Amino acid sequence: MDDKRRTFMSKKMSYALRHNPEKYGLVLAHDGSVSIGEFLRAMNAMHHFAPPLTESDIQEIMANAEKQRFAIEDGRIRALYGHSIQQRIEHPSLLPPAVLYHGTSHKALPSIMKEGLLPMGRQYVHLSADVETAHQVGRRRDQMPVILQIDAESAAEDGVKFYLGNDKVWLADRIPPKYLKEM
Ligand code: HQG
Repeated sequence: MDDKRRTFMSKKMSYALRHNPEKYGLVLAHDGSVSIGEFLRAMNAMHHFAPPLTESDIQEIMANAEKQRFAIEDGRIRALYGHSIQQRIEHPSLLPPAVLYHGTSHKALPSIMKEGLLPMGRQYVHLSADVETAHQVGRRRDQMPVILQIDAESAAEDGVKFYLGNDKVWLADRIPPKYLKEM
């Protein structure tokens, strides 16, 4: 599979697993997972991919991606983060590292410093484990993004819940402004 087809397929997979499973006739479990067989049938039925998408294609897409977006476990596939569907996806709540980061646009900064980090269109706030990752995330919205440092240790002590997405992405409920510092 070439790069272009991998990216195209990955976007379709994200759309189905994060944003619109109903459109594909898919029902996600509490952890956001669905059986791979069912997923492949639904994807191929909707898009008539030629050649059809297979499990080994998905393995190849995951192995070649620069971000770990999906997980396969016990014959089931799920998106690790990014969900916007109404059904709240459950992620295990974990103690975060002392410091996390968030890359965003200058435009959003005043509102963030006033309201805190909000999930906006998604179910959770997305945080980065390191500055480099935060920079990449922020670059989607601003050529010179703002990097916020999150005092995750204090926030967790005060009861803010954190969840693991992948090794670079952490999720959280709303983060009040007092835990945020512009770098
Ligand atoms: C901003 C991608 C105004 C927030 C990335 C962000 C990530 C506020 C935007 C993942 C705000 C939401 C998620 C407030 C937050 N006022 N703006 N109070 N609170 N915002 O896309 O974190 O490639 O939903 O700063 O790499 O940018 O798709 O979140 O700019 O890991 O796998 O509202 O998506 O991964 O934007 O990105 P998003 P995000 P994938």
